[in-house]
Amino acid sequence: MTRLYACPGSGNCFKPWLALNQLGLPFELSMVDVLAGEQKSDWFMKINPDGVVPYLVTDGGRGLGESNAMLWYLAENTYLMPADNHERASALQWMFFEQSRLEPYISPARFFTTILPAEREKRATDIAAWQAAAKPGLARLDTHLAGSEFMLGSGYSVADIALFGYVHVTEEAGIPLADYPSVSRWLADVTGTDNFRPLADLGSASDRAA
Ligand SMILES: N[C@@H](CCC(=O)N[C@@H](CS)C(=O)NCC(=O)O)C(=O)O
Repeated sequence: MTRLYACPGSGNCFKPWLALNQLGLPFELSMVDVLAGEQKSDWFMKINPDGVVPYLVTDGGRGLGESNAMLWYLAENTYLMPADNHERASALQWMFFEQSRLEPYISPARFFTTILPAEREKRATDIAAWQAAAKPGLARLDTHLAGSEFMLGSGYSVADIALFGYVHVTEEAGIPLADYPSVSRWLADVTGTDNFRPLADLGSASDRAA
């Protein structure tokens, strides 16, 4: 059985978890307590020597790191993977964009603003720098989405899940989404896709019981 190692509240963990849910694939979920440092524990380092979540162990027992690589693996031969060669390359383009232009800034700004607010004041200068660094990427995304319902012209895909992971928690990073109307419209459209589940469900009691 496929097993996803994840922690609650993480945009990166959300991505493979949402794909597994939307595709209706059977999987087991193991929660790792990142705030307590469990991702660096002996037991977990034996599973993922990089010491981070998410981590996916396929039903053949092979491991896979990096949320967007997991998305690619899960989406293969499903409606989430575009059929056209150029569309597939465009999906990758946006997935690299997410990891280089958005996630490295939205994620830490959100972490020290919302997840660990006790550190907010001490990290105020860093938070402001991360917020400023995220804005050109969000503006680029907004321009793109002004002319396209989803990330790719062919419709909802693996690229939307990759981008949604952190973009949908942008306000928790202290960046108002009102400045990005097309991004806001797209976020609502993604939440309306088949079998969508919110981040708050990841690792919840009902999730693990499901
Ligand atoms: N680029 C990786 C990032 C993975 C990552 O940084 N995961 C965080 C949680 S979102 C983590 O495990 N942090 C704990 C640590 O770095 O020790 C991905 O997309 O999967």
